[in-house]
Amino acid sequence: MEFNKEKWKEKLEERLLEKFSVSLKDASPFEVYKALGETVMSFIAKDWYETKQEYSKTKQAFYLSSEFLMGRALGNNLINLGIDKEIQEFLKELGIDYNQIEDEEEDAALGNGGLGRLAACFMDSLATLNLPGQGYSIRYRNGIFNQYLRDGYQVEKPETWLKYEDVWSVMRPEDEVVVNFGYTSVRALPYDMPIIGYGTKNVNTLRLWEAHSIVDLDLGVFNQQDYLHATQDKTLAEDISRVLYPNDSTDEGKKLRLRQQYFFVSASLQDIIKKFKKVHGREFSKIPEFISIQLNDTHPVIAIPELMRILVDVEGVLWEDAWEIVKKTFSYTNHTILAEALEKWWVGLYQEVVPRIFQITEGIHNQFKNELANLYPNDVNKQNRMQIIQGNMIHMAWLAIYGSHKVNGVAELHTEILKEHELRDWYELYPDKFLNKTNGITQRRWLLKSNPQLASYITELIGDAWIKDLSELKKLEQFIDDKKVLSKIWDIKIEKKKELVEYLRETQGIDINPNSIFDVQVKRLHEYKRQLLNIFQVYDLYQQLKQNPNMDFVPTTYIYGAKAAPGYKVAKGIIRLINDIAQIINGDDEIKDRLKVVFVENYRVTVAEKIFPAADISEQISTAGKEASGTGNMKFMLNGAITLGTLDGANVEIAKEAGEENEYIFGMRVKDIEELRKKGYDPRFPYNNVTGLKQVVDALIDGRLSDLGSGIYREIHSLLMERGDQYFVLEDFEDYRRKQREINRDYKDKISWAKKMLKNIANAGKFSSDRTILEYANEIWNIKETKIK
Ligand code: HBZ
Repeated sequence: MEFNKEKWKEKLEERLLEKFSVSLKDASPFEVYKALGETVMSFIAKDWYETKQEYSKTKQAFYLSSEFLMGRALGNNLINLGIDKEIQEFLKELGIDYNQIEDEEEDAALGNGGLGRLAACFMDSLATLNLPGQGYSIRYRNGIFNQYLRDGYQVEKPETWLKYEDVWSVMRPEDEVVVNFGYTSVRALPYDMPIIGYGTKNVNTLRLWEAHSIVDLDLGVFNQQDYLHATQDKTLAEDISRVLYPNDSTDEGKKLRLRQQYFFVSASLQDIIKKFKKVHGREFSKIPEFISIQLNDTHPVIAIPELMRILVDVEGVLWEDAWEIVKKTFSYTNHTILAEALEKWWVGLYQEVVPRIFQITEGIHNQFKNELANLYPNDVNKQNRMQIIQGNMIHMAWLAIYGSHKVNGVAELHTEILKEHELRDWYELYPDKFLNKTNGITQRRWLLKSNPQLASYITELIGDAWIKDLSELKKLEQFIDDKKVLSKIWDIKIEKKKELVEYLRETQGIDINPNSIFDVQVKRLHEYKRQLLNIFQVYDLYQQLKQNPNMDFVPTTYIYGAKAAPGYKVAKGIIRLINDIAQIINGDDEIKDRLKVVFVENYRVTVAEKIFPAADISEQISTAGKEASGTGNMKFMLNGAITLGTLDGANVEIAKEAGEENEYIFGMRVKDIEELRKKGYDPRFPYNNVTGLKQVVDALIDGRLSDLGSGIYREIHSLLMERGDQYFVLEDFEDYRRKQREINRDYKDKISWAKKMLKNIANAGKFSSDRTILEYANEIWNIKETKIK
């Protein structure tokens, strides 16, 4: 976008005056933020409209996801419009600090973690690549909770991003639809967010539905002075889009959750079909030619029976014809193999919430049951295993696979495990449905925006084509022996570390040595992600340093950031444990300058943007086979952090791209785990035989550490020692510690360390979400670049 200073100034002043009746020189940061946002919205309005017009003529992909973890929009939008530097300069001339303006924006935190952030990166890539793709979800009034620490324990407080409204959303009352539940109906009111592509005029759309009552107040009841009952209907309806479920693993099977899912899925499909009919009339057989719908995990899978309902009940299409359309339209992405996360609905609940959808689901189930009987007449077990409705539970993943033409995992290893184990029966039945789509991240947010220093240096070296084609980074390899380049990327890392140090001093009052190694694990808290392994190593290291004060050791700062699901007791206990150990170590004057432990409160997208660029070590230490992909691992790599990881998820591909010698790979492989399980794993073996391990594990229960009486440390101890250490924390401890020591030695050689950094950056090209999205576009959705003029 052309930047015309006079025009911007004029617009901004106009907005401030009209909206807040304030002049530019007297406006508060909040007022400037709002006016700036609205000015951006007014400048893109025409392109946004034209993009919609163009897309309506061609095949479009719709990304149905219960979560979009967008973070802030202002900075990203300015960057993608190519006017960020100009705006910063222009504000500076007016005596306004851009950073202060940016900090007025709340994160749009409508997601839990990787799955939601992936959806957000995909939006950026679709728009940048001029691809006709739109997101659909729920406009949760409260996103993922804000996390606070009290006595080292997590406390949750509601997140309220809409408190002062959102400048990036446009309400579209003309597109409102009604969603019918068994007992009631609600209004679905859409709000659109523009998704501004980088270096293109195209502006894509993320449509979020808000729930409202059909009758805002029941006047009859109200007049009878019964105010509470009069508002009950309204509350019940609005509850649907009130809050994001903060659970990212265990399937809860809650009624409100099902209502949320059906609400946004039904609204989205009604919207899609309405627009289809405007262009193509009643030629429903053409739906797969013009519409492709991606189901982001099982959360939107109720879309399959819902499209059947719309076609059969509403439009009068024959069941058999409708089923053909459905199968060609949907595709499904699996993000986990954890059994406890696979969604199942209790028939009784499903029937109560969506009775007609239950009948249709039963119809699909019966149809498939007959197919199975014909396919495997001699294998009743297999028939039973694959049923969509088993006993009184509806198996959403099975419904998804049966109703889709493509099913994908999110990293090579993950897809292989799905095919060989979890979904083996299905892969045998439908080999052509299965494919891999290794995740990716957008380099616009995760390098260009979050690390402008490294971004401009890369551009200085190889030009700026990498911003749209990340494989260009490979050209950096020519500098692998260039001392000047190596020392510059080292210096940039130090600069980013200093920025993070400053942020943590301001927000948490912690003092960190920027010359220490920053060893970082940021992600949701989960047993399988093994933050416990990490903190055990730190505690062991602390004992070593105490016993051996002259130990040759480069000062290290261990940084953690993680939210735990509010009901996940063990995860919360691990947060307390990290903070407990942090307090002991950071308070020990003998150790002070050598070892530090920091738990970053309320880890979220905006904080992540400060952390990834400052990391030296990327901790990716899940039990092999458990992490579907990981995407944080890619953000670290792109910013020159070295992976300390197991061969799990996309770590495997990261090590392959950068060379295993440029990462620190440790621990059991998937096959080792299979073998050890078969043989019988006894955690008492490493406990008794690995030096120092007993000391660490016992600290949980011998009084050296304190859970303040909650009993959770004893629970964790028992999970390890009496209940089999499911995630092989003790088994992998020794190898992990060995790698930690290796890192500490290697870090001293600045040049060879910087070479590793450069190798990682240069080989991060594969992990752009642009690459991922192009694969989805070409191999699943069959959509084409559609650029507006
Ligand atoms: O999806 C994550 C995987 O754990 C991670 O390995 C992968 O990289 C990422 C993107 O593919 N899964 C999640 O983040 N899952 C959730 O957040 C989730 C949210 C609600 C649920 C279940 C899972 O009900």
